[in-house]
Amino acid sequence: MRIQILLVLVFCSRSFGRQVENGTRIVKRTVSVIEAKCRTLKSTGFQFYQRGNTKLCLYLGQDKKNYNDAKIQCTRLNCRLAVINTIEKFNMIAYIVDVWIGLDDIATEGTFLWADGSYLQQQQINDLFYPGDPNNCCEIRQCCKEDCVCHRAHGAFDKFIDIPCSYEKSYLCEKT
Ligand SMILES: [Ca+2]
Ligand SMILES: [Ca+2]
Repeated sequence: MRIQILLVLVFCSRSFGRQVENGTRIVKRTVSVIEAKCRTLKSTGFQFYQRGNTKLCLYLGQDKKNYNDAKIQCTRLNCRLAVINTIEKFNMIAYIVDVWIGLDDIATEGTFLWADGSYLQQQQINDLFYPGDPNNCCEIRQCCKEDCVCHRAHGAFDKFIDIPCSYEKSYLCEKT
């Protein structure tokens, strides 16, 4: 009889994806595809980040490279420069500063494209950029062609800015 009850419980828990233990329903934690993929890459330096429903699998390249070389290095790692296009994602990487992210206007001045091919939106500029950036200018009165975006600490203003692509920075790759 005990065995029969046990078998019924096991069957129910498998059918509905939950376990019954001491009368308490325990919801099983499902591992998403990106999390599972990221865990397998942990030994190569990737780390899984999650806050609510926002999930990221990131690799922080500590060796400093210009934007193009950073992009190439991410491609070598079978990923791309990170697309940090929401406040939620930004908050998750807020402490990782002085790094390239996947956003530039190299192809057409003033038209920024994320590494996933999407366009930078005005709301993203408002939410994610240092006030006044992207401005294509190094100094207020001197413009020097800034086409690549990095996350840089600006004291209290810890946001994205556009800077010359030739600068050497650490970089953030993203596995999708
Ligand atoms: Ca520019
Ligand atoms: Ca700028």
